[in-house]
Amino acid sequence: MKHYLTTDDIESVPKIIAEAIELKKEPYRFEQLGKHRTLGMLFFNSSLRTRLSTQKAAMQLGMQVMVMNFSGEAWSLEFEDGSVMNGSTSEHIKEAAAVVSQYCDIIAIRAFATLTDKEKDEAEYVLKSFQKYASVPIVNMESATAHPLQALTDAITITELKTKERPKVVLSWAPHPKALPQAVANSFTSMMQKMDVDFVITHPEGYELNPEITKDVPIVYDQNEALKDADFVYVKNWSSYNDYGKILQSDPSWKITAEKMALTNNGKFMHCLPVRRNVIVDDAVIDSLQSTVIQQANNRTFAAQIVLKHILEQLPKL
Ligand code: SN0
Repeated sequence: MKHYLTTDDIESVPKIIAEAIELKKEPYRFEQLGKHRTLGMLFFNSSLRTRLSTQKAAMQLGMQVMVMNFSGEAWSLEFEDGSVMNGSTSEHIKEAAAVVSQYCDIIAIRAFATLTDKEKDEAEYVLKSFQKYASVPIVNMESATAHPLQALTDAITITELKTKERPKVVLSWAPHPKALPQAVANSFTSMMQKMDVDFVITHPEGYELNPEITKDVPIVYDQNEALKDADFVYVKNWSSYNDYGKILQSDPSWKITAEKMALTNNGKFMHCLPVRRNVIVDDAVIDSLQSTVIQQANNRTFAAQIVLKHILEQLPKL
């Protein structure tokens, strides 16, 4: 693996899941692999799981880690080619990415969607600019349109917990007070299409994700209908893709309740976190044994570790 920008950078999904599950049994097995290698983690947005699990993954591989918050701490970056920089931006991505590459063997980046400029978000201008001007591999820690480390985590968790060959997995929209990106839902959808699962998406009309991502995945507008016999219920809010970044409605009846979980096949409740309790999901569900959220959070480490391992193995020898 050269970079990890989307789930398409995974050569074989079943193979990488099996490797991650093996790694979980023996997390320090490849402690020598990352010796004298540095991971630089650059954050343009908040984080808890991503920051700690990716750092932990790198440490378990024997790497050194440097973390930098760009919002507020770094020079504000210019991304426009040929720009006359007499405004608010202080440093061009051309130098910034090249400079960070002098200190780091791998650069991981978190840069959420603007949700105001669809064209820029779809072009992944932050992630792609780093890729263009850095001389080292790039790992996506949630970009404008994708969160592939979360999707790999979720694939690992479903594999660990499934009780049948081809489980039914439902991605359900849920209400939220803020406009959130589509990134988590996008990558989860792409990942489910690479797995042997019966996958259905449910959301209110108007919340269709990018059709280039959902392809021929069935979309059911009746949430109760979609939840019937589900083995896994993956819940996430996202803002409208078509009416880009807008909250069209936040009908509280889409919240996941114990009554709704009763429609499933003793299904598991999944969420990437952070979650708004009693808006997205009732306490009774997230606090129940059906909730997998902590197991998912734990698997973030092994998803990141297997990705970093694959990238480290491709680096030129020291
Ligand atoms: C982010 C998102 O993409 O939806 C990160 C999820 C891993 N979530 C949020 O920004 C939630 C913020 C909030 O206030 O609930």
